[in-house]
Amino acid sequence: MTTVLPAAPLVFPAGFRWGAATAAYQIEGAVAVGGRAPSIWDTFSHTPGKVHAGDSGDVATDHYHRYREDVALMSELGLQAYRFSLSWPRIQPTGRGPALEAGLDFYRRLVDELLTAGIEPVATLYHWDLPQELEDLGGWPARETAERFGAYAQLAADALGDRVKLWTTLNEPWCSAFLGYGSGVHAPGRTDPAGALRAAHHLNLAHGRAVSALRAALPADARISVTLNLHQVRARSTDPADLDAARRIDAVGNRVFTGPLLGGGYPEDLRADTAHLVDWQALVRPGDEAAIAAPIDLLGINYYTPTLVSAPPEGAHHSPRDAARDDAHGASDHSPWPGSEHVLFHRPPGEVTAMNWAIDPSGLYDLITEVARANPGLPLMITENGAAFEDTLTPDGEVLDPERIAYLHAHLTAVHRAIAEGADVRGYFLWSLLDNFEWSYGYAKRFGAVYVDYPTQRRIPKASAHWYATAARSNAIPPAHQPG
Ligand code: PNW
Repeated sequence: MTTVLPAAPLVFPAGFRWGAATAAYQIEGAVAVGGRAPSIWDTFSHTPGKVHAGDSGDVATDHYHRYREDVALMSELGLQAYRFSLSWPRIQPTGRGPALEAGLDFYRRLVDELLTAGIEPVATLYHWDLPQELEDLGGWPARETAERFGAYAQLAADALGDRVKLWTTLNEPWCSAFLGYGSGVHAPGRTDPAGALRAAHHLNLAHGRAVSALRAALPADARISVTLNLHQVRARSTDPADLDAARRIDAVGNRVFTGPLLGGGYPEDLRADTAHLVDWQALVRPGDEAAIAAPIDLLGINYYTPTLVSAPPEGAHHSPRDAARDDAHGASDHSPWPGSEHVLFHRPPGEVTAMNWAIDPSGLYDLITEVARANPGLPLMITENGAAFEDTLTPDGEVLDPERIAYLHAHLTAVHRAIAEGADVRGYFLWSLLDNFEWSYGYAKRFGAVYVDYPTQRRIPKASAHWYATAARSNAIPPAHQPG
């Protein structure tokens, strides 16, 4: 017989890391400081019609100048780790040649500030800001970009390897490849299904090159990871056609990366689904899959919402555009799913965030559980999870965001359950530390635990930030409704 006990506090394993994440172009600003050259996101955001309200990262949250204040904020929030990205064009403006010391110095100062505060730096080499000059030479659809990335990784490791112990090569290569070169809602805004697949392979290869460069340059205690936005794909019914739609989206959404990155190579069904677009034999050269499979120490997972799909009704004609897809990827007439353009996307049931993304923590639980089962011995880290809501300042100058607290509570509970059942999850990074430049949505969507009043750049921790601080300090999930 079991006794019913009052709900035990959900305590995490000792050493579990509580962090927050950001990305260079979304927060730094200072785009023309210290010799930095434009990235594809500078070009894209300054192209009329590409970003909501004509917003750009020119100033963003001015983190380049306010990083000390922002690290102090992290301390106040009890964060134990901070995930940020290095701006490639700040370090290597053209994507080639020697490193700019001014750029490296910014990251040295930032990392030193973090270490002084006792916050572990987690550096991502690439969060979407490709040097424009490399795009002009072909961008990610060109193989040469992968080789350039390996050289850039080497420069970064040489300069920061003495103080950064945890490295991530790429953030969400799916977005870089399929939103950047497929649907075109992200920079560089190209709409070329074959180019998107080529980009995916060259991002994988870039990862492999970077892992080798990092391994050679970093001390033995450094750890190397990659972060994927794995799609928790669900079929709308058990109809074989719907299940096949889910298989296709899993292939071009997940397995195109996890296959080669985790040593299994490109899946046969993916190659078959896309054979009319790319010649895989020519694209993937001998040795590529082995290079991409260079062992990693940790896999980063970003999760926001599940993906619900079905096959189109028999005989129907469909454009790749539909409501649910517009919600998830920004408006585009082009598909980010090369070879599976006919699959229909549906908004899963339930409440939504300001992004119109369904709130479903079971997706995070299922995702962790599946990845953990498929990859025994590979530690996982939730490198992004969070939500945008319509945050406003009260007359007292506070931001009350109970919806975000509920979102975090539910998703952390899902992580806790997966760990309790055996998944090896080492940490959780809230997206995002600050409200910031939300890509094609500009400043209209606020993901921060800390509110940013853009005209004054004042930082105001939201109620969720205080709630998260309690979680971080106690290594446990506080109740969603705190008394008081
Ligand atoms: C991630 N999708 O972006 C990024 O890593 C962050 O920079 C971003 O701010 C955050 O999530 C919130 O959007 C994504 O369409 C953008 O599937 C789009 C998609 C997924 C992730």
